[in-house]
Amino acid sequence: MPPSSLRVVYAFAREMHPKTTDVFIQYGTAGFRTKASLLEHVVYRMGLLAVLRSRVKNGRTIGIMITASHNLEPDNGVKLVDPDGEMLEQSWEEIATRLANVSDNDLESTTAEIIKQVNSDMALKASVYIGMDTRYTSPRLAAAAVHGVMALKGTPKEFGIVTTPMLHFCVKCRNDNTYGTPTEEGYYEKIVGAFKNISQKLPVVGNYNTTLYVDGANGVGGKKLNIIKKSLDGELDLVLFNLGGNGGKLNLNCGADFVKVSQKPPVGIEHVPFQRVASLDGDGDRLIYYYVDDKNEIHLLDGDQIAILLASYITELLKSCGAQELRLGLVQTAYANGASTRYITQELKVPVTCVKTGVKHLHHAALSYDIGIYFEANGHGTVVYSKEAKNVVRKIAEEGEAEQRKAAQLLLNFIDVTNETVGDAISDLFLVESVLRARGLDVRDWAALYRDVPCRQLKVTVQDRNVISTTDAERQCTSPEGLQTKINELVSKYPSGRSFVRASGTEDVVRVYSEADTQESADKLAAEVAQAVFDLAGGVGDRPELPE
Ligand code: 16G
Ligand code: MG
Repeated sequence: MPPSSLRVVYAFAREMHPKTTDVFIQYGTAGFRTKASLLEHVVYRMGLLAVLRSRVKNGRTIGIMITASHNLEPDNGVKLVDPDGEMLEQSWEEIATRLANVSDNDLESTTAEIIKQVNSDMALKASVYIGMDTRYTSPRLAAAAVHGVMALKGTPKEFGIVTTPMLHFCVKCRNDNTYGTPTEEGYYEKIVGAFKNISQKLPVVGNYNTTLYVDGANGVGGKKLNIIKKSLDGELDLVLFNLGGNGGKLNLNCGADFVKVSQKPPVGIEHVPFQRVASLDGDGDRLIYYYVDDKNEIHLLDGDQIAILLASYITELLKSCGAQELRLGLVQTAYANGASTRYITQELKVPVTCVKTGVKHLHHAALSYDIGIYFEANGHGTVVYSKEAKNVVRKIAEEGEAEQRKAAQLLLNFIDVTNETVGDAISDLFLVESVLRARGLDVRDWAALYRDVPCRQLKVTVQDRNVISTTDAERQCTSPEGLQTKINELVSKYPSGRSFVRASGTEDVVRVYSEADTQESADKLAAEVAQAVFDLAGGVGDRPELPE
């Protein structure tokens, strides 16, 4: 493509997706995310960037997902998906930020500079898959992405409304056809098909009950489960609520993030005590289970508990297969409840790595194990299996002793239920249900595996959240001066106390996390640390208070 044809980059921008704001925007942990009204030019430019990225990757397909996940309806966002279905390579985040912020007048020349910088061969074909969540602002933004792709002569393919993990899956399949078929149907075929295979091998035993209630957060995940529901042949009876419609608003008082952070059940259903409920987030990449007891108290089974359930079952299958030489490990963040880390290392004897918040960090660390399980406490996570691990299990499934073969075949189905590209609420839900069914567990049996230490999360608004720097996977804070010393002093007053602070990557706030032996102490410790952040890191607005 000769440089003169970059003129169209400017033409599209000026005529259709002009930059109408000077607010600086940054590619953060989950792409660009802000008020939908500030995003159109950004998404158009990400269409341009996706084409350059595809060419740098020799014409392999790149994904663009329009979503703001668990944020409320007025927000939206955009993120790029790399060829293997993983998050955009970190070194490109800066390039994305630069392209998003230049003026329309400088767009053409900046695009030319970036083409040179990344060495993108404009003669190559380029392919971009585009998906969006259910927000009413999403179609318009998806159209802007399509224009960006067209402006640089790439080939866009629109998937319409899909969950974020479905788009990741399709991108991966398009670039590696051994993984599956790159369509929504291909996703159902592989993931739901494998779940049905598992179910047929495992009779319902013990306390397991095939009825599962699901809070769809009024987003895309619930809608897709409504499609899947009909094909489950009674292996799982899904009772779905918060499916959108009936005035229910996206993520408002419902969904995985609401349940996790507020530690309250979602609206939208009368809770029957001890019913097993799963809560998805708005774009279907997070999953939290919970139940309400007979005193109307909620019991959460979050990403930590999901990770433990999966780790213990995979460990058992590996043992039955005789494949214990495969190294299984778990990846968590500082938000993992201390009790979960103790249970994993001491009871399950599985090694744990702690990394910084953000899927890309967890995913990356998980790849260093033969079988790596990663979960954030907020319910985002999955399992990744190395080629070697898959080969070993396949071989046992064909050549092992009868009992070993049986376990290996179950494990192969389990691998197929997994969306290895990224955390996926739907895939994770089927993984969890498989384990509960295999073990004959009810939600209470699962919750009884270990007890969480009480914890609390708070946020503090400060002038500039970048004054907070951290080290040791965000568990220690290195600036502003004196803050860590103060935190240590506060923590030392509480039995089993632990607390850390970090700047949010998605909101203009500093997050505070605390744990202690009682809920009251955890709440108090969080409030005290929040005060310290307010005082030492330039708090603005009201002083932080305890949540009700
Ligand atoms: C994003 C991240 C998630 C992380 C969260 C933290 C991805 C795809 N998502 O949603 O992993 O837990 O940000 O948000 O990386 P925070 O920085 O605002 O606490
Ligand atoms: Mg999400």
